[in-house]
Amino acid sequence: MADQAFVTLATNDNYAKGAMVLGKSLRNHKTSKKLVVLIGPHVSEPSRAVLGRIYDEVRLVDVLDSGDTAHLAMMKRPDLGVTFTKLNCWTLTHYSKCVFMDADTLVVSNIDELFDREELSAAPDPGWPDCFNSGVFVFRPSNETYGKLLQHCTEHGSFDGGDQGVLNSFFSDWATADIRKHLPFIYNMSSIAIYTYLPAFKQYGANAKVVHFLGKTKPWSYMYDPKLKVMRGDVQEAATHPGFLLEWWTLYSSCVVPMLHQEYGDQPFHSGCEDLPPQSEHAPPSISSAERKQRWEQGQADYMGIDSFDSIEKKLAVFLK
Ligand SMILES: *[C@@H]1O[C@H](CO)[C@@H](O)[C@H](O)[C@H]1NC(C)=O
Ligand SMILES: *[C@@H]1O[C@H](CO)[C@@H](O)[C@H](O)[C@H]1NC(C)=O
Ligand SMILES: [Mn+2]
Repeated sequence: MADQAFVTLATNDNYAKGAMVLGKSLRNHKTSKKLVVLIGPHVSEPSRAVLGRIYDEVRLVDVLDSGDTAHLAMMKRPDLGVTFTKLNCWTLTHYSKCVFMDADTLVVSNIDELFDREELSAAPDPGWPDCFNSGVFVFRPSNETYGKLLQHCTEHGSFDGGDQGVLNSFFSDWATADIRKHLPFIYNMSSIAIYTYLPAFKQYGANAKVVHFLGKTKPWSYMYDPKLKVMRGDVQEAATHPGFLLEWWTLYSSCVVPMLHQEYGDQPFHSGCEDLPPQSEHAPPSISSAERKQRWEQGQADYMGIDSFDSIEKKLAVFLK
């Protein structure tokens, strides 16, 4: 389907890494759609080159430079800079239908069936389920809709300061008009769900199609040792989604980093992949076993460290002998 596309947005080199992994994950799951990435002016040349190898189209969106209605809107609402950049996806009128995905998502199965849905389809936001979350949504590019969205923005602003507020007040009948526009949670399985509703995760978790890395620590904020295949960083946060984070890093280190090396050449860059000193030298301060039990019961198992499967297996072996 040449006139349908997945679209994402990268405003800097970090989000560009996310976009590279997302693009690779869509290709690995054999999407038949085109891939488009919108980039802001701060994305470096080597990152643009790598994006160009993964995506069919890399489109620079510089709202400040555009001199059109978007620029005028931006002059009135400078606070909504990134929002205006994202709304630009409605100008991709050489496609008849698109699915927008945040750069901090990872596809774990083919999701081309999303194109059977209509504008505006999205998943509920767990924080306020009568609002949709703007991390994954189906839309129809249209100059007319784009113009109306810009006008809406300038007149009403955004109730949350970002694109989610604008889109929810613009597509305000989403919650009630048509249940087919409600995407199931498997298109936005946040790893946090594993702990907040464990029985549901056991029942439905294996059907996950898209994982959304929420929260302030993004996959690219960690460090990774490709030889040992382990991650380092804020272990407490990492423990909330160990398996999917490792999947992100495996894809990034095996497919994306080699391309980044080629494009950066001799210039140094931060890949996040390093041969790290053995874990023992960096072991987190040990905690008492009562404290450990309490954390475990609160769902904060240290899967990367003391509660890793290896440790559990060793412990079992000791008991069994
Ligand atoms: C996905 O779910 C998380 C919380 O579980 C939520 O914060 C996020 O906004 C949702 N995103 C989408 C695309 O539905
Ligand atoms: C939308 O506007 C752009 C830029 O003005 C133009 O190139 C494009 O052909 C328009 N698309 C449609 C479907 O009118
Ligand atoms: Mn996100």
